[in-house]
Amino acid sequence: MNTIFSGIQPSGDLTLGNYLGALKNFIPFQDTHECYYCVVNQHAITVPQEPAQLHARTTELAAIYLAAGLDPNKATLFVQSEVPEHALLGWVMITTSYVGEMERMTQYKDKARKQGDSIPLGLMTYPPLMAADILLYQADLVPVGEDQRQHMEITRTLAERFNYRYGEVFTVPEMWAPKGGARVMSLQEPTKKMSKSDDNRTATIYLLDETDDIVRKIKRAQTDSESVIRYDKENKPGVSNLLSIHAAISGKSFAELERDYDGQGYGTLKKDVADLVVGELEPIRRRYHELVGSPELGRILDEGRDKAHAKASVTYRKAVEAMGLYR
Ligand code: AQP
Repeated sequence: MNTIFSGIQPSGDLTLGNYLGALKNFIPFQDTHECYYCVVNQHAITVPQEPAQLHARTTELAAIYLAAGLDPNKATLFVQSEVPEHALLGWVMITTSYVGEMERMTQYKDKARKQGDSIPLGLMTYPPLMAADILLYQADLVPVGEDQRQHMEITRTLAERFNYRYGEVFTVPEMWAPKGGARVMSLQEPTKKMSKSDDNRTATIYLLDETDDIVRKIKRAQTDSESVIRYDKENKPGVSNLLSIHAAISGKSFAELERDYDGQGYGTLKKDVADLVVGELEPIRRRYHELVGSPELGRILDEGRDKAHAKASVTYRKAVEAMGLYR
């Protein structure tokens, strides 16, 4: 059985982008692959976090994974900081990386720009930690959103570099991205990705938003003055974003949607997209409220930690032995 690893940061309230680009796609793999899904809280601290909030968001995110359909009898769900090999192999991967290749990472450049003069070094060493996360489980496939493509390429480079220097220790993983990309953009600035850390809450649909909020935000989504429903990311980013949300939920192609909406106004498209999003998120929100704070959640995370640690410790030992670090 091939192995899957993926993670989400508890760095804010989860968005429709995190769901359509990542979480929704994690679920079907649990029937066909050995899956490890992680709350990557050590990635979240690459920018300052308030401890009580980080603590709460970590279990909330675990509850969201389960509410979205993750079955703990099929997949392993755990918290990154509870399996120490992530930080340990992270250091090994840092020593395998070059400063130049880290400085070229788009996410680093974007996030560093927002930090003024005091750029946390963790922002630059985020990709080697992500490589360690994936390589510890010898993952063959990593389901992530399109925005993570550069980080997946550097993960493959680091795995190949390590294997070349020290022998075949790591599986070199492939990225898996949803068909059509499913890159969800901000509803207010549709050339920018929808993000947990965006301060503009009207621009973002959160997984736990109430129905009225979802409808209101989609109604106010930025479009254009052409009044033609056509997928054209360059010239019609707002309408294209709505079509891509529609496609990711309805499963329809852009060509089909353009035919369906021929001659119709943006109001109709917005109403249909809002109905689809509400229909998708409402059951998740209901299950989330049943799960969060339940003792069952704690038990699932304890078991997940032990299962993840069993696998990660074997790989870590292999890596440090190969490097001459193990006495
Ligand atoms: N807008 C998006 N569209 C599609 N996929 C997305 N992902 C994130 N935003 C979108 C995917 O969600 C997964 C988890 O992301 P993450 O928590 O590791 O952090 P991120 O990519 O940096 O997500 P955010 O929401 O933008 O978080 P902040 O604001 O904290 O940086 C990944 O698979 C990602 O591709």
